[in-house]
Amino acid sequence: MRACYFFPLLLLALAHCQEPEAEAPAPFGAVPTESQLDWHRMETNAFLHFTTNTFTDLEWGYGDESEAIFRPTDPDVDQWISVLADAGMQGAILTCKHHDGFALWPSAYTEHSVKNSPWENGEGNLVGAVAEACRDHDLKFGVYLSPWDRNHPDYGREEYITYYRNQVREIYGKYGPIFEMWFDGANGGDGYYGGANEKRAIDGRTYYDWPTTIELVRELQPDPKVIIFSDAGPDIRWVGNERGAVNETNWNTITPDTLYAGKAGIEDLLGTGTPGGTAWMPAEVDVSIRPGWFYHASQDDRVKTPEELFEIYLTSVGRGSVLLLNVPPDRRGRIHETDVAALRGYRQLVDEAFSRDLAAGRKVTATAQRGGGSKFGPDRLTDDDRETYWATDDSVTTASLTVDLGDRQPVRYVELAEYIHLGQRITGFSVEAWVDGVWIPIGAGTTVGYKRILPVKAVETDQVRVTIDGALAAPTLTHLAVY
Ligand code: FUL
Repeated sequence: MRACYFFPLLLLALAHCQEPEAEAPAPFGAVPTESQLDWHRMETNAFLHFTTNTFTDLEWGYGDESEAIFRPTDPDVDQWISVLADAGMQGAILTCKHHDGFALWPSAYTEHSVKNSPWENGEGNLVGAVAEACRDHDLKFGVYLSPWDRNHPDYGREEYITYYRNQVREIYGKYGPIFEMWFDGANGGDGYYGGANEKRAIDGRTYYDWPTTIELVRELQPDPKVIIFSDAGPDIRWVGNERGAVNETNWNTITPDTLYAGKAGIEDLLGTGTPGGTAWMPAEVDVSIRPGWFYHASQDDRVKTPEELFEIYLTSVGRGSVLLLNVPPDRRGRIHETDVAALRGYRQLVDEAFSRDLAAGRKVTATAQRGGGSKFGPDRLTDDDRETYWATDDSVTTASLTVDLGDRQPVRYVELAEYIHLGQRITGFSVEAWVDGVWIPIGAGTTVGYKRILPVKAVETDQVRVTIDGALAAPTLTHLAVY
C-alpha cells in the first residue's frame, strides 16, 4: 500500500532533478510561409524566353508582327528541359506571352497566337509542351504572362483587364500545377494596340487592380500554393537589377508599404530588403545567360562562360536568394550548343566546389547555446538535418562556433544557413582559421538567411571558427559547412 504512494513521488522528484529541455525561440518578425520555404529550397530555376522576338531579332516586339513569322525549324522542347534538369534547375518559367501579346498556346481570346502560325499548321502548343516536359523531367512549371500587351486593342482600358484575367484562367485551367506566377512590371508605353499605333500611359499603381488578379491566381492554384512574383511581391520580389547579383546584405524581409510593380527608383531597396521588415518577401535574381533575354544569333559568342555562371551562383544562391537563369531557345526551337556547353561547365564547377563538406558530422563547440540539453546544441550544425538547429538564449546575440575538421585541409568556402522558419536574424559574422597556432581572419559577412556561401581567403587549416557578431534577436543556425 505504502509503495503505491511512494512511486509517483519518486518519479516527480527525478523529473525535477533533470534540467528541462529549453523551449524553441519565438519567431522573430515576419516569417516565411510553407510555400515560400519550398521556393527557397529550389535554389536554382530557369527562365525560357521564346516568342516572335526569336524570329524578328527583337527584345520587345511591337505587337504588329505577323503570326506567320513564328516558325521554329526543328523544335525539341524535351531537349530544353533535359538540358535545364542536367544543370540542376528545379523549375522552368516560360514566357507564355511577352509584351508583344503573342500567345504561345492556342488562346481562345486572341488571334495573335500560335494557332495562326505555320508551326505545326497552327496545331502547336508550346505552353502545353513545356508543362508536359517539365512533368517528365521532374521540374516545376511556372508562367510569365506579360501584363503589358502591345497587341491588344483594349490595352489601357478596363476591358483589357478582363481579357488578361481570362487568359490567366485559361492557362491555369489547362496547364497546371503552376509553381510560380511572374508579373512583369515593364511598360514602355507605345505599341500597335490593334492598329492604333500610339503611346498609352497607364497608372501602374491602379490600372491592373492587382489585388483582384492576385486573389484569382491564388484561387486557381491553391494546392500546391502558387508563389507570386512582381517587383513588389506579394510572395517574392524583384532583386532590382538584371546582373545576377543580390546585395551582399540581403534581407528576406521588407516593409512594402510604398512598393508597387513598375515603380521607379526602388532598386536599392529591392536589392537589400529591410532588416526586420514587416513582410517576408525574398528577392529572386533573374539574369540571362546571354546579353539579351531572347535568342539572337549575333550574341552566340557572348554566352556567359561556366566561370561567369558560377560567379552568378555565388552572388545569388550564395547570398541567400533563388537564381532564375534565363536560357533562350534559338530559331530551331532548341537550346544552342554554346549555351548547353556553358551550363554543363557551370554544373561541373558547382559540383566540384560543393561536393565535399569538410565539416559534415564533425564536432562543433559553441561559446553559447540555448538552455541545457542537446536540443539546440552546436552539433545540430553539422548533422545534415535542416529541421534541427543551434540557437542561443534570448538575451544572447553574439557567439562563436568552432568546428574541428580533423586534419589540416585546404579551405575555400564557408557556408551558413539560418533556421529561417523562425525569421531572419543575423546581421554580421566573421570567420577565422587556426593556422600555425594562431587564429587568422579569413572572411566576414553580414546577412545569412536561407544560405550564405562566403568565399574565404584560401588557407590550410584543421579548425574553423565562425563568430556571430550581431543579430536582431537570438541567432539560429541549422547548417555550417566548410569546403
Ligand atoms: C523585363 C522585360 O521587359 C524583359 O523583356 C524580360 O522579360 C525581363 C525578364 O523582364 O521586365
